[in-house]
Amino acid sequence: MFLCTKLIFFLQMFNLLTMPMNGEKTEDATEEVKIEVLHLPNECDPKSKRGDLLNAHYDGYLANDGSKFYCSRSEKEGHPKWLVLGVGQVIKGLEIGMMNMCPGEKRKVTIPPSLAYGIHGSGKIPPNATLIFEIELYAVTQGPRSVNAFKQIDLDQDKQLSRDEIKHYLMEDFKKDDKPRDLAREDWILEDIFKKNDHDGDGFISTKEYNIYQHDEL
Ligand SMILES: *[C@@H]1O[C@H](CO)[C@@H](O)[C@H](O)[C@H]1NC(C)=O
Ligand SMILES: [Ca+2]
Ligand SMILES: [Ca+2]
Repeated sequence: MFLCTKLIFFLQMFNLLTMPMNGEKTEDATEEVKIEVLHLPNECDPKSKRGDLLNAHYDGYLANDGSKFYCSRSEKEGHPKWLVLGVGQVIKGLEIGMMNMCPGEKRKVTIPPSLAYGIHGSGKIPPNATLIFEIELYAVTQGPRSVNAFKQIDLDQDKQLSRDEIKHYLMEDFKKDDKPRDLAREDWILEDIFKKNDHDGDGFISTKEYNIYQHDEL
């Protein structure tokens, strides 16, 4: 579990994961997400914000008949999900519904179709479906695209990431996992990182290209 989480964390640093629950893009801003707090812990720190890495369980129901279409507890041996908030990893309505949430908090979130799967639906979700999620948030931690993550990779501290720096970071990371190295795979990951992040093609990933959240100063 730990190793698996670590690798996922790394891949998320560079947007390499496919997004499993991408909702439909929509222009309809008239509909809103309804948030009911079911349990609020006495202590609320830190509150979730864009870019944070969250650990949570959530069950999804169709509002019209109450049937359950998704249950994170029945996946991956019941381990809670890790997700980065505000990067399109989950449907828009969930992103909104999980903002400013405390570790230990439970919410019931009602999401209109325009902020879920829209007029077409997807898989088990019928067209124009309003969704209800029951969310239990366990942990709010620093997200992958944080200043600290950037600084950790940027060995010479020139505020840009070179191929060598990322390669070094990748190597260290795989070493910790105690797995045999797979050079071809490492090269492929490195190429993919640059393809997706080095927008101006200068061979470095700048802080801007890395897209640090929260406008933290380096
Ligand atoms: C879904 O909603 C849209 C817009 O309100 C409507 O045009 C469409 O017919 C609906 N689809 C179904 C299957 O109800
Ligand atoms: Ca550097
Ligand atoms: Ca660049």
